[in-house]
Formats: sequence, structure tokens, C-alpha cells
Amino acid sequence: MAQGKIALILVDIQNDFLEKGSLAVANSNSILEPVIDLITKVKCKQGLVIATQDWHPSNHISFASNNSDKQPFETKDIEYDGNLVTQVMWPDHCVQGTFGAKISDKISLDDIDYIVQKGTNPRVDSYSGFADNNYSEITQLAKILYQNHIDTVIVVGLAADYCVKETCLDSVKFGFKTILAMDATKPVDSNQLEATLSQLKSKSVLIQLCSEIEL
Ligand code: VGL
Ligand code: ZN
Repeated sequence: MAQGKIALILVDIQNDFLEKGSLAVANSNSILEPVIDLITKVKCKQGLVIATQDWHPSNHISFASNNSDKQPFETKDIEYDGNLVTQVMWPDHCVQGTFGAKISDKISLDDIDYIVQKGTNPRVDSYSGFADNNYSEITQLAKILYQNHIDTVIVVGLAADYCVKETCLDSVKFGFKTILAMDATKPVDSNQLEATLSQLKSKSVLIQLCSEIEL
């Protein structure tokens, strides 16, 4: 094997981010086939498959509907834990227990070793699978990866310019060799993709096509 133990992280591959969802990412259904192929390959090599799941209460601060002064996709400065953060006002999405919050049924739940839910605190958003946007709390993700002796993390999913990006950046911070499979992700804002990819490269995230990833 070219490297040590691998984990594949499926970021927020949920109905609301897929085509026809409430926060649909353009062309997002096109990632499903490469993602499913990667899952098969990673499982063949005894790698770990972990899914993150955006899992908001209906009163979540990131929803424009909960901020009467704002329209979807505007931004608002929000205070949490003594920090001011600029929050995008999103359409309601991934509300706990709804169809939109479900992981796509194109992905077999039997292939997923762990699901890490995030965005459950109504007062703060959580893009990364590792922590909320203020690092006030961290999730179980780093612990799962350390306990399973993972050294390389492959990231796929939605959306490239938000949760995928922040999950990649935290993966590097937590010490993992980190690969973004660029043909298995799509951005909310296609104008942001190049800037996102160069920022990730500058932080040592490897950007590869699924076919280039050595397993
Ligand atoms: C995401 C916006 C709001 C994502 C989650 O998964 O990238 N984007 N919540
Ligand atoms: Zn969200």
C-alpha cells in the first residue's frame, strides 16, 4: 500500500444539498457515481468510511427564516462565545429528522462506519466535520480517526466552498495527510472554486482526481 490507513469522509451528501433540495448545489448529483466508486475502493482496502451530516434544529441561527432582517444568501455578523463571526443566511436546510437531512439513499448506509452530526447547536454554525465555526466545541471526528490509526483522509461531498473546504482545513490541522477528490465535490458558488482550491493547496491539501488517488 502506498500509504497508511485511509479514511474517506463523505461530507454532507444529504438530500437538501443534492439537486431539488432546499439548498441544492448545482450539478451535485454528478458526484454520486465517483463517490460510490471511491467507497467501493476504500472498503476493498479496509479503509474507514465516515459520513458527516448537517443536522440543524429548526431554530438554527444560520437560517434566514430565523433572522427577520435578512434574506437568504445575505450575511450577518453574529456573536457567539465572545466572538463575532460573519454568518451566511441560508435557506432552511437539513432540519433534524426531515427528508432533506437524510443522507442520499444512493449511498448504502451499510458502507458507512460512522456518522458525525454537526450544526446541532442553534446559536452557532458548523461547516467543518471536526468542530463548530468558533472551535467552541469539537465533534467526535478527530477521536474516531485517531482511534482507528488513520493517517490519510480523503474528502468528498458538498459543498466544496463551505463544509468540504473547512473539513479539509481542519483535517490538516489535526495532523492528517489530506486529499480532496476534486471530481467528487461541487461548490455553492462556482466563482469561489478556484480561490477555494488555491487556499487548500496553500495549506497542504492535495487536490486530486479520484482516478489519481493511490489506494
Ligand atoms: C453547508 C451551507 C450551510 C455545506 C452546510 O454542507 O457546505 N453549506 N450548511
Ligand atoms: Zn447547514
